Amino acid sequence: SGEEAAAKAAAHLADQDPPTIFDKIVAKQIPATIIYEDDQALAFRDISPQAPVHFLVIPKNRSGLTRLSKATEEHKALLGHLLFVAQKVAMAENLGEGFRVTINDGPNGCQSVYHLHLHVMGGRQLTWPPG
Ligand code: IU
Repeated sequence: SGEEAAAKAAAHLADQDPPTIFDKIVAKQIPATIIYEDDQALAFRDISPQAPVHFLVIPKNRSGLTRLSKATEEHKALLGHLLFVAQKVAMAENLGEGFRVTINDGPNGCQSVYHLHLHVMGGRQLTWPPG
């Protein structure tokens, strides 16, 4: 029935995390320099680059992945795909000499946007350890 469908939709919505700025980038409601896109993933340039090349790889559908530590067994294929896309785009960005992939998780990890994202940085000699 319509009532059942509405209840189901409401329950589904209640289980969702609030939309993030990255959902708006996926929906192309706010501009971003998108450099790669497929059915599951999007890569775009970081608005505040920390290296000559700095882009983010995100799942189009967070499906509960506000942060890496929320990952469950069901996310394994998606996580693998995001990592694969990270290197593929890194190569397309001429980062053959090396680059870094970072995922900030939670307050101690300095995460600021709660929509899982991989940072890919390169184009200069990076240092270790990070701050
Ligand atoms: P963090 O790992 O959650 O701290 O990284 C968020 C990144 O998203 C950070 O590097 C921002 O510069 C970047 N970013 C962006 O590229 N575009 C935006 O509209 C917003 C943040 I808000």
